[in-house]
Amino acid sequence: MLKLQDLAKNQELFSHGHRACAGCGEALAVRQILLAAQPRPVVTAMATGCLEIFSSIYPHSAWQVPMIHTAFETAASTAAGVEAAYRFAKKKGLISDDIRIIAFAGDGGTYDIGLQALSGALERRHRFLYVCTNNEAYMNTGIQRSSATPYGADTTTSPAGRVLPGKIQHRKNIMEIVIAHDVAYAAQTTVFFWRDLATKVQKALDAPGPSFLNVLVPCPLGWRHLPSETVKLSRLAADTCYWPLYEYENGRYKVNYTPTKKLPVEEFLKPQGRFRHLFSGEAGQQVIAELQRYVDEQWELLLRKQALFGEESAKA
Ligand SMILES: Cc1ncc(C[n+]2csc(CCOP(=O)(O)OP(=O)(O)O)c2C)c(N)n1
Ligand code: SF4
Repeated sequence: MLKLQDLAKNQELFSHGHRACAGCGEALAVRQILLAAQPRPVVTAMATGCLEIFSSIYPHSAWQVPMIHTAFETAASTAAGVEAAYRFAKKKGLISDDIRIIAFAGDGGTYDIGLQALSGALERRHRFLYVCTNNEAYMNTGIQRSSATPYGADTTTSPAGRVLPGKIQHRKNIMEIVIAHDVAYAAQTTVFFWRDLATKVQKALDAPGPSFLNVLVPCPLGWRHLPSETVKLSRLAADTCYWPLYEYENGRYKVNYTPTKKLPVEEFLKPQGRFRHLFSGEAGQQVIAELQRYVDEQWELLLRKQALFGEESAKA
């Protein structure tokens, strides 16, 4: 089992001095990922988004590993190109190191505009890890809704008011889209659960083919919560089953965390300004009830998938 003291001995490959907002879950995730990746040497590609803007303002860089900044929609195709070149160089004996390739993109760059590049790279079976740093909106350009934004959230393009109760669609199930590509490994996690996250990074990097991590990263600016509550919200997301921690490996589903007491989704919503409008009136209560119904349904569905296609079912 991974120990914090072992991770702490590793080099900080995502260094201090970047310009993320205080309490940014995205910065936390990338730091944890690069700590967990060691000792494997990594090459990274990163789409435009908050991460790129706060970590690589010319002439500065927080990246202590090779990093390629790529267009908003092309994190996966850039990483795929690097992987193809690496495979060729290795075959020709030009490189002997056992390098891993990681692509980073936000939910806008993953669920929406980069989906085609992601699908192509997964289908061609490039061996790389794709990480979606998921803060559930286009934060870098001013909090527009994405297809990862949850039902009822107030964003600048799904503004809560007399006309709308916030976003009127549920989020897209990107995990199932990725899994449908028959990937080597796919998992969902979030920054509070550092051991879960780090273990998944290592599994994903050592998987024999394409792998995917969907990491929930609370964003104080867009979620409108206190910077000091980022980690607490990350935990509440899992404790309410709003964000189940699970993995898909060799065709099997495994739930990695079952809360001892499943909390109502309200506990996750309450500290966030993007859901504040839901707590003043009957209409808001209905939105919360619908979100709760969706969370419960998705959780039950996941448990059924685990029962049908999990380790237990394999033993039967
Ligand atoms: C093709 C293209 N369309 C739009 C933009 C403008 N743009 C830059 S960052 C961004 C939003 C990024 O959102 P996300 O990927 O979710 O990352 P976040 O900033 O939330 O981490 C957009 C729309 C762009 N750079 N390229
Ligand atoms: S807007 Fe959100 S994701 Fe972007 S740097 Fe600030 S906290 Fe991080």
